Amino acid sequence: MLNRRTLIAAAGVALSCLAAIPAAAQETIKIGLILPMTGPFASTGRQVSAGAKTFMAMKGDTVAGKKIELVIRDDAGTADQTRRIAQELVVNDSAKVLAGFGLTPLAMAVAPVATQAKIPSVVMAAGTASITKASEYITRTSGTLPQYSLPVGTWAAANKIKKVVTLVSDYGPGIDAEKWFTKEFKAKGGEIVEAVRVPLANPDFAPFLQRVRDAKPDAVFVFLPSGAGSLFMKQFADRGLADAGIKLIATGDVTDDDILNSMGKPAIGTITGHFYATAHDSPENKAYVAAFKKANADMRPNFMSVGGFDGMALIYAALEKTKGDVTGPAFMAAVKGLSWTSPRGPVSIDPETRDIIQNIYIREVKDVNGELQNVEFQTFKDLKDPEKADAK
Ligand code: VNL
Repeated sequence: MLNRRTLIAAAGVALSCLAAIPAAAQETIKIGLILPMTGPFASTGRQVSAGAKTFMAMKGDTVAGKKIELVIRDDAGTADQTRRIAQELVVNDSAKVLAGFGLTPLAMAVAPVATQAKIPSVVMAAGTASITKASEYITRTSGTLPQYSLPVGTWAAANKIKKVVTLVSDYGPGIDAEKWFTKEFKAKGGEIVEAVRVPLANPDFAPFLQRVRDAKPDAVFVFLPSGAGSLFMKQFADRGLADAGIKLIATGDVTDDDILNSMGKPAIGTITGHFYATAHDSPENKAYVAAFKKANADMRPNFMSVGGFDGMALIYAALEKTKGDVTGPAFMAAVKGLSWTSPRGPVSIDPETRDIIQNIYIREVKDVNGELQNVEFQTFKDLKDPEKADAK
């Protein structure tokens, strides 16, 4: 029989249940990870998401008393999809942080959403310098093409290379790479004999490589987005450029560790500049590579995966600093000046630009015990993005 006491008790139980629901829901912070999981840049999506998951496998899924949930969405590498998914994640899924962004146009498409909704957005892959200027809610754990290209110019000028042809993908990061390699190489006495730009979509490098060959440079400096290096390397060999004595120098995007080992002999001797090599010798990287391979036995972690791993490291460190406050202004204030030891080496977030400050390594492709590796031999320490440093 229902008496007054049981009714009150029942109401009490109902109330505490009700109260428990929003409290529990508040404890989960959703991170919307938007990546090209299909299409021509699917390797980037695979690597970034594997790196982010490896971070959570190593460090757990709670920070500052909050549970972290990754929601991975595929934009197939199309900017209008990236923007639509970003809006859906914020409005329908209550995602509090957005992250990923495989290519520059995809990151740029999210900037207005980040600004309007005051949603912290972590660029884990794209590399055009201007991205972090598009919204004060954008920060980055990959790096910038000016950062990787300038040191290759320094190295080339110091190593008996006098004449260079540049060959880059004709969009943001390629234009940045061309500009900063050229600026540095010329300042150190080098000469650019030709600047070649190739289309981003479905490139056939053969006619462009013929132009490079005809210009008879000492070296060709190349930027292509991650994934495009295999076809380039094959055509470089087929067209006889190496036999003609033309040295290949590039950003590390071309000798990306995801595909490097399958490139074979033509890749050996290539000199590149970048922030991460699977072969980087440090305890942090050994632990990272082992944890990554445990979950992805068929993959080698490349620089994209480390952008994903460090994106999560940044999110966790910022939440620790704000004691779990994920609202835009508090989160972004916490991001500025963060520093940690990444698998790539020491990194920090520039408080003025929200871009990453990191070492850039000059590497040579070598056969190490039957596997091709980017072997680091020179370090440019704690580089800021030169594009923004220059603008000041
Ligand atoms: C970008 C830069 C994309 C470097 C990449 O691979 C890369 C970009 C997809 O900013 O679009 O390796």
